[in-house]
Amino acid sequence: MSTKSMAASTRVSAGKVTESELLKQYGCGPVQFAGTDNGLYERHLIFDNVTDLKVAGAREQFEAFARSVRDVLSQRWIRTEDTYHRANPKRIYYLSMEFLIGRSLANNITNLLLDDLAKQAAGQKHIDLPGLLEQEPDAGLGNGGLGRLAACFLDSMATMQLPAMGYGLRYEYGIFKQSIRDGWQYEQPDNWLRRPDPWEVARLQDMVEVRLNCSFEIHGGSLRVIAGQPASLLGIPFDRPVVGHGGKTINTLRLWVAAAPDYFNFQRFSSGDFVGAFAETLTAESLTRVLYPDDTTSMGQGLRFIQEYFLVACSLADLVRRFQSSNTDWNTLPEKVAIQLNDTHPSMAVPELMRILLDEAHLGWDQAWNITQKTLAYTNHTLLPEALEKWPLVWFEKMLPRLLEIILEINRRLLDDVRAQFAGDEGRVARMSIVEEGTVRKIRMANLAIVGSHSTNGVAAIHSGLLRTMTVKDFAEMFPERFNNKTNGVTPRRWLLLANPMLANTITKSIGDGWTTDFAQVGKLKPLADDKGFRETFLKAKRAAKAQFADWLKSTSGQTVDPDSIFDCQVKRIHEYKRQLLNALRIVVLYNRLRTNPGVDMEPRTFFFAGKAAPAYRLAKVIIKFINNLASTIDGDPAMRGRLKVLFLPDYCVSLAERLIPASDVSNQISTAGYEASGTSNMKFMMNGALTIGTRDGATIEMAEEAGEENFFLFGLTAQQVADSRSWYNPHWHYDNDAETREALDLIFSDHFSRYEPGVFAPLRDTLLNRGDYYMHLADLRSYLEADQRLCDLYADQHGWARKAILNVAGSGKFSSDRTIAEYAADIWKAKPCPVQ
Ligand code: 26V
Repeated sequence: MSTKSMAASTRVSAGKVTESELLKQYGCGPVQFAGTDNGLYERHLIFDNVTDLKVAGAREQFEAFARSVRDVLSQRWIRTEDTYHRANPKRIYYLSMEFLIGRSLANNITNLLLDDLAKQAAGQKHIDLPGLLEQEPDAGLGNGGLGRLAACFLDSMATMQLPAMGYGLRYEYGIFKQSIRDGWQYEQPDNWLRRPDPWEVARLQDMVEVRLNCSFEIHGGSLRVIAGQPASLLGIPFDRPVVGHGGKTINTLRLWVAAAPDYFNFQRFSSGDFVGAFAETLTAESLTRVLYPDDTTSMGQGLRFIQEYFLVACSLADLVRRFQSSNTDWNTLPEKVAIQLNDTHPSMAVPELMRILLDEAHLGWDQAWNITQKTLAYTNHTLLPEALEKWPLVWFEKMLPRLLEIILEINRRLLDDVRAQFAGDEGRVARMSIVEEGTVRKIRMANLAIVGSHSTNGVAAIHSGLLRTMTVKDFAEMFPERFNNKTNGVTPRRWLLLANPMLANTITKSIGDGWTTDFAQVGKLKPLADDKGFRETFLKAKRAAKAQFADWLKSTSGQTVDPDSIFDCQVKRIHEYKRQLLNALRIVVLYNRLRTNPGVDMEPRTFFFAGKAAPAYRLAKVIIKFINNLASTIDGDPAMRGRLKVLFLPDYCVSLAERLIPASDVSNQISTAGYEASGTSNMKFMMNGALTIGTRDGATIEMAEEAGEENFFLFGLTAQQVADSRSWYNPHWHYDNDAETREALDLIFSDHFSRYEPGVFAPLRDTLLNRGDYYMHLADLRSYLEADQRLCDLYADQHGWARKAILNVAGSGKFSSDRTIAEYAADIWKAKPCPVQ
């Protein structure tokens, strides 16, 4: 060590020199430390990344910029938790296996009201801000609607100053990246955390221990569960800030990572087994490595089962510890804690909370049960039978034996009550039992969640109705007071203010900016639908958004689309019930019309599809292939140029949605009625001024009610008609009696779209004709085409179109997640805002 630096270190420990003096002494130059935005950014580049300002790359710039924004919110974040700790309000815990949050930087800047400052700073520092924002990977910690809803809810809860926290898993690999080759979907791992994430904070001091009656081993490259061999796992929390709009409240999203208790096994290490010493660490850490990418079939994966328990065990241990730090009486738990279960995935919270209350707090059964039920609430997100979770009873027996004991006792008492209330009705007893009998006995997680909580809600009026009257009818008859509806919503901050600045400005100029936190105010736009000047401004904003999207598409993929054509979109997970295939059939019919009658009058149209198929969902992958082949066939036909274009945009994610939705004219919400619980993209399109062509399903029904059915393009069978016609429905009838339907199908089956791959679309024939067309595509095709015609005719009259589009935006006020959260808070959680001082 040189004398100079020795002197410096001596002086530092003596506390005689200030930080900035010291740094000046070492030649740090013009960096400012006064906490100005200017200084923060350079400081992060130099001291976190050890980078010369002049050569910093875009990724380093992003990290430094994001860290500067985090600096701005840090103290507010601390103060938020401090306020909650002092005020000891009732806290809300949202437990979810998925949080599809996407990118955070632009969202946090907007919610902190720092947009102007950020732009100014970027200008001064010669930073390409849009390019810098592109450096942030999407946090794809979810499959689709359920995960994105959780993210919108976090935004609303923070904005509404509710003392809330999200609990989830910190998957190292989020939803896979999708690429398309020869029309087929390929999956690549999404290693989104490869580079340091500027938002997360590891909280090692809040680590928890989870005990399991199983261990893990790596076998043939994949993780295997060895039952009956007790082991502990550590849960390490990583916190992410959730910035409320206005920056007053900064809540926390706490994501757990699994780790082995000892960093490595010293005994094995010193006995020469270097590899084996690390094996336990490696295997334990594999538990939270990947998000399950299948959103329908719980494929019976033991690892997913342990993931769910791990989330529950870590989160309950954490929130119970927090409760105990300010409270002493267990009976007050329901007055201080509300736990919302996002689907059945975290429903092991029922027996786990019972276990804590019985075995750790030593309460009696009745008291523990009363507290558990009052604390927990459950949201159902799907009626699809294949998505209702059931876990083999033996898995509980082998891996979580104490939980099984508790579940069986819950069930024994439940069935006693059922028999007491419905004597002699053994059919009902069998249906309501938490245990499904059979060759493989299974635990029905939905039954467990309903029995163990005080509230069960669906996510749109029709869905809650079907849940009550069909899916879990017996439970609704026995516990009618538990069932309620909470129609979904989305955050207008991310989905309008941030995603569509042109429309947002148009709205703010005419009604003020109150709509950003009181979205019902968009209702004030209603009279403006009849204002010619406003319609023109509105059309201009839409045209600008379309042009911007077209430019982006051109620069990133080389593809050209015409912003003056109708942008018609269907973006969501690829599923038979969502009927991307119905949309494709519509396009084949339009294509046939143009081929047989080139003179036909038709607005130029661009059809956008995007969405991922579960890797094991064969037919969904064939549907993607079909859409891509349809696109390339149409592209290859000169007669279609300028008239019809189809695009399948690869790798649908939150960021892509933020670009595409503002640019859309038409939103397709065309699920078989009765199958889409709510839908949430439907709401995003609506608030961005797209018109909806859709079936009477999910929240689309309520959207049409709000905007007026005359401003919607509804078509097709109702849920009731679908149910009533199941027994006699025959797709062949439509094939035989509707010429355009037949011609479209014949063209597909003739390999017109698969000239070099004959027969690839045989599975489509199987599902649509040979296997009875379960989702009734052919039944709805004719009315879809009629609605499409009406829609196209209207587009020719731009002012008539704008009028309806404005009435849609004006009618979208109900679909803010703020409204949804206000209902959860009032009806289910009984929780109030806790403003930060
Ligand atoms: C199920 C499974 C099964 C095991 C593997 C992983 C996994 C992941 C997710 C699911 C359930 C998916 C249910 C879902 O996403 N439902 C959607 O929820 C949205 C928000 O409420 C709603 O708008 C959609 O209509 C509904 O399909």
